[in-house]
Amino acid sequence: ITLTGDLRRALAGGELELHYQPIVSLHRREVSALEALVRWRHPARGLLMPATFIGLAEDNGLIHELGRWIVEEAISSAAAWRRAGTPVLDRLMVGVNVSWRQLAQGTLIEDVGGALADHALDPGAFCVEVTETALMEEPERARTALAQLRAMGVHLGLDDFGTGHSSLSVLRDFDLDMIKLDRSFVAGSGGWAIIHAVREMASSLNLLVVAEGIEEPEQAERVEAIGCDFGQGWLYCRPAAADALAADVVRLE
Ligand code: G
Ligand code: G
Ligand code: MN
Ligand code: NA
Repeated sequence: ITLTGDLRRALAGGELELHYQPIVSLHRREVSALEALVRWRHPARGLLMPATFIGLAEDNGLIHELGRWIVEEAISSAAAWRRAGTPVLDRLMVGVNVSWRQLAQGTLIEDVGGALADHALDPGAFCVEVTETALMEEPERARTALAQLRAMGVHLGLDDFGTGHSSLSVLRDFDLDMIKLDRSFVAGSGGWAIIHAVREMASSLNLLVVAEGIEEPEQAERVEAIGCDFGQGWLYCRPAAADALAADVVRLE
């Protein structure tokens, strides 16, 4: 039995879920955004993490359908929180991760534009996260796709920054709003000097910096002292399903 047939069924049958992890403003000490992370509640195998099925979906082309579902779900949720006036959630930016295949092929731009219009969500309340590696797969197509998203007013983040092969040319060639420093810099010893240097560079390029993988209070203090704008990690909150999220973010405020 393969997961491929299962994934097709999962898409049709409502087995996919978005969990959300808060991104915290270090200056304002409040939650500013949420990163959506997809999970698959498999009837036999339990809750599957994206590492087990995103690569598969990229290989068999289901990534486009999966990506469309993720965009629609994130945008409709954000719009619903705003309409309902759900405390805290109603003012947060919501970001999704996209695969290089979504940037290079498929209907990402139409999917995002359509969902924003259908749910009347302010495009500035939506963010697309891409990895450096994704941008290097098909740089010209990626550049076009990101320019179209930006023209809509969608925010753009560079994910896992510092782990790809081309950090600096990406910063030069792509017009981004924020960089998300890979969690290995926060976790490893010797990462502080790099975080400091990235912070300096980001300031001159007008980019916001998110430090990922904050697990300890000392790490939060350190990245705040360095001047990172946002922190994200288990210290603040684990990724949580939408229904558990409201309590988590209210507790964080
Ligand atoms: O969620 P963790 O919770 O395990 O995520 C692991 C990896 O899967 C991360 O690198 C993340 O970028 C990727 N990922 C999570 N959610 C999505 C998604 O909705 N779409 C894509 N393309 N990748 C995702
Ligand atoms: O998109 P990206 O590759 O950045 O996905 C974030 C991944 O990091 C997800 O798998 C998420 O569950 C995980 N994550 C979030 N916060 C922490 C943390 O504080 N520590 C660790 N080890 N992983 C984290
Ligand atoms: Mn991410
Ligand atoms: Na990341």
